[in-house]
Amino acid sequence: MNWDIFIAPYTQVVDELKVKLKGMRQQFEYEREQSPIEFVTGRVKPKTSIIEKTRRRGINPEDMEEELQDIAGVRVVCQFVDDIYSVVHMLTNRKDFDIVEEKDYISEKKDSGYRSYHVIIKYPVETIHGEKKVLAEIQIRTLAMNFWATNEHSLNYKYAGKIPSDIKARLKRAAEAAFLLDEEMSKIKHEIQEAQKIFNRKEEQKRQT
Ligand code: 0O2
Repeated sequence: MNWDIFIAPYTQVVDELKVKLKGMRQQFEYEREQSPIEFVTGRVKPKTSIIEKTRRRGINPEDMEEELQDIAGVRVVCQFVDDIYSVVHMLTNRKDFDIVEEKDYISEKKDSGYRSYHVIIKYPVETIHGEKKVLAEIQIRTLAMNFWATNEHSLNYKYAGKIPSDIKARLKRAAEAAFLLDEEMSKIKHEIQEAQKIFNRKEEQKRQT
């Protein structure tokens, strides 16, 4: 298999989705509306991780495209928990891709303590040989969930997936603390957004003078 040829459509999906999702954020800004999207990142899963996941899951290399849903991955980070559901709603209304599956790891967190909302899509990419539909995973999470997941991911890497039990327990407590932070911030969402609007207006005035 020529790896560059295999991976090219996934790179294109990630690039296109980043442009589209960042575009949504920009539109909120132009319309002076509070954006539910704080920032967007994306990556194509590295070759070594694809091979490792395929082996770990006992997937036939020919079934890789159907079985691995996250070769193309985009992450949408939000300020507040209800912003996540606004983003999901906007995604489900789009006509440029199909939703294949939704995984709500917020109402049902993973054993590790992981929280996030995953939307698996089938995205049509135009290639030089015509249209190709590829799977992609959009992870939507708050800043607090992202902080936790990034740290846990680093520890998983350090301990090759075998995090010592005392650290695991601490991570679970940290996940609950992050969720409590999200809940508390949600309660004062309007106060925060009003403050941010005042700040943005002042910044705009400064730019215009
Ligand atoms: P990376 O390095 O982010 O690409 P599986 O990985 O087999 O357990 P599955 O069925 O492929 O899971 O899908 P799932 O559960 O939706 O997870 C896919 C991705 O979600 C993961 O990809 C992570 O990015 C993220 N994720 C899921 N569970 C956890 C968790 O407990 N901690 C953290 N930090 N991230 C998680 P990869 O391939 O594991 O990793």
